[in-house]
Amino acid sequence: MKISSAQEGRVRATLDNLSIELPSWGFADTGTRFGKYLQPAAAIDLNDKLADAGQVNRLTGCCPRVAVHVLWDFGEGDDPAAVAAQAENHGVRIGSINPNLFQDQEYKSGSLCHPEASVRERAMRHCLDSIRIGQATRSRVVTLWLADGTNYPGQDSIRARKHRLQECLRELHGHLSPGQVIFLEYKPFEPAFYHTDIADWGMSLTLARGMGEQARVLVDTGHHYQAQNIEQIVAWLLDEEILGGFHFNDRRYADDDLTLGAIDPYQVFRIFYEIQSYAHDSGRAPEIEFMIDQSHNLKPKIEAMLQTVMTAQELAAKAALVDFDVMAGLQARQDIVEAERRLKEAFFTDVGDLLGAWRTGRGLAVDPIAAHRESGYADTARAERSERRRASASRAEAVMPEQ
Ligand code: RM4
Ligand code: MN
Ligand code: MN
Repeated sequence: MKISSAQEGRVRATLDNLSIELPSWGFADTGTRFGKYLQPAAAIDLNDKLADAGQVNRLTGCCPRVAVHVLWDFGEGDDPAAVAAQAENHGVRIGSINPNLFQDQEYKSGSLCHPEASVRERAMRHCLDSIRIGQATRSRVVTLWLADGTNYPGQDSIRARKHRLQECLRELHGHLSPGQVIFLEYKPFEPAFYHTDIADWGMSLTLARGMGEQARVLVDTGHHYQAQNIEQIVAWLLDEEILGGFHFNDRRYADDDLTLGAIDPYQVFRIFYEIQSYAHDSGRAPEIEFMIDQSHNLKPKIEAMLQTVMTAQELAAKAALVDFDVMAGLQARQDIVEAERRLKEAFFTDVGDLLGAWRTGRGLAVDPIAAHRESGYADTARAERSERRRASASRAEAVMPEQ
């Protein structure tokens, strides 16, 4: 397809407005429930994660924020304002705050849905701390994902758990500052295997509505059953003005956290198509956060992140090729074949030159992955972090001499 200047303009505007948040946890060693494959260049601490995110932002020019996972990134007594300053040193800011309500032993039967008030209170304290961290780091979003659920029929009352959750969520909402928003993430199963307390978008939507004006739904692309039409969910949430944002990743089976578009790039294209269609019809771009939520067990972390960012840009650019006025005409005439052809045509158009030109215009390398490989960043990180790991292992040995 020959790209017109109107299309070029739309692609440029789309890229200018696409900002993607990086997850701190995507730079550290993470694994599966069977084990971890360690990478010598993987981030050890929050400073490393922020430095790696800074590298991705420098190379792509579109990732100014880093999501943090409270328990994994903040130690007891850490000063959030100092962390925010540390992020700035690396050219990034603190993005969404992710409370951790699944790791402590107390959460075996749930957190905000737990039958015991004392456990719910503990979970609430952690959420309130997270809201405060958000305020101190001047971050806008608190994202809530609950591992709550049951493994066996009859284990607990599904309705009683819903009521406990609604009560906690309403209280949390009252603690948000005016600029803050809270996102409710859903997931059909895992770690719970019989029922999950927030299992789908309808439950997130109901809970968010019950909380108040500052609650939104978070769509993690990996958190659906195989046959589910994710772009339809996105279209509905946009129309209901309650879509908070995304956790981007891809999967072949369950919540695999693979790099975006690795398995089904056309699905990501269709999601961007729905977003841009909404922006066209309503005359304004929705205020949604594009966040990555991936776990890089095998790929080098920074390269995996770059790949996802570049894929998101490419697929958003392809969706911007679609002319929504033409689509409206085709739909009015019920020309199904031509309407679908327009989408396919956009999807299969090579936007590499447009992306390259956009990057060059911003002083960026045309290929951020190649630029990263040439930069030597990974070699330096590998050497320096390996040394730090050795030093901390020998310090630990000195404290605990072998028996
Ligand atoms: C969950 C969910 C959350 C993430 C945790 C670690 O499956 O996707 O967003 O914070 O994993
Ligand atoms: Mn997620
Ligand atoms: Mn997940």
